[in-house]
Amino acid sequence: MCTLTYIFIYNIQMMEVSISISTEYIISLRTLTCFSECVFKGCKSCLDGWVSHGAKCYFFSNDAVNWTHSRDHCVSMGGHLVIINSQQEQTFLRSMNVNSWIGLNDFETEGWWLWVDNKPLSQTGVNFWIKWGGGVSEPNNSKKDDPSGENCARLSNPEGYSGWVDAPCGELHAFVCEGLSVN
Ligand SMILES: [Ca+2]
Ligand SMILES: [Ca+2]
Repeated sequence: MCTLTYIFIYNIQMMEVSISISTEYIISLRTLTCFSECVFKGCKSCLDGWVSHGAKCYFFSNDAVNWTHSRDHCVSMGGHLVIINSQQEQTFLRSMNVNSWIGLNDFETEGWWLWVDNKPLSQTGVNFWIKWGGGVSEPNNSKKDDPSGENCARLSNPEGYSGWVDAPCGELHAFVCEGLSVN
């Protein structure tokens, strides 16, 4: 059903504008179409082992690995480390109560946080760095455990708090991958 609708939309676009449509645009059309179908029909749209939420699928690892390994593992499964774009997505991840790596790092330029799709965090519109109170907040690039600082971000849910912290990229943590739903 989803694939048929996508072809229909694709053909209309081709007739109306008579230009080639980028693969990225086709994927986004397909995602939108699948999303509306899932909302109204409750379709199952994720591979086994992945959790459906909205139009996306999420993989919560059991293994703890360093940040680079987690990034590569998500890509090897056809997804990417999770990119958090909204309060709703953060709330969903909070509900899973994990301390997992997310797809955010500042290891190229200190303080300039980039998602794994190379988009800067400053353009996301939201962020969920933990504010500890007393003017202390994350990210703090602490060099206590690693002299190179803290250049990778993970979810954190200590007592009374929930959000993101920066941590040494070589630490071992579980991770969350994000991928498109499949039908
Ligand atoms: Ca840093
Ligand atoms: Ca930190």
